[in-house]
Amino acid sequence: MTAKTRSRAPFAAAVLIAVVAVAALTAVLRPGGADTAEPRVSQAYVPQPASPDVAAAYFTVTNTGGRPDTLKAVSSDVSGMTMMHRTTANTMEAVPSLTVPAHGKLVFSPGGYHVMIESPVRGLRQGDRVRLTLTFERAGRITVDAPVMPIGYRPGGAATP
Ligand SMILES: [Cu+2]
Repeated sequence: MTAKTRSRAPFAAAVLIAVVAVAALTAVLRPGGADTAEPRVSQAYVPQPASPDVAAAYFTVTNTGGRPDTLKAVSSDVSGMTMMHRTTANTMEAVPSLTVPAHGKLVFSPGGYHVMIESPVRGLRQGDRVRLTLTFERAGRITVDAPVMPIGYRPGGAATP
């Protein structure tokens, strides 16, 4: 019993050293390997639509990690036709994907990028919520509930949720 206990101690120490060594090696071999930060989606909202035919959604994606990610698609629970758009001088166009830079942000805001929600299945009024699912190349799917806000609402402005 005593002999066994004594013989196990060096073994346990060796295992511990091996584990620490592997962890250290992994960190060295994969720069940013310990970086498991996922993009964070905040300030999501849907201005109350003026027409029942179309709505827009806005949000901010923050990437605290050291590697960029790519937003590949956005879907919603109120329409099968939900797309990422870019507002240009006099029209708008679909965008297939958008990069969220390392230690950076991707902002959807009026006049810039927006999520276009065609023919929502229900009327959207203040107090409603629209569930948005963002699909990232690396982080996978992130779901966020976007409240319906008054027309003209801006995050951080006077009219807060
Ligand atoms: Cu649009």
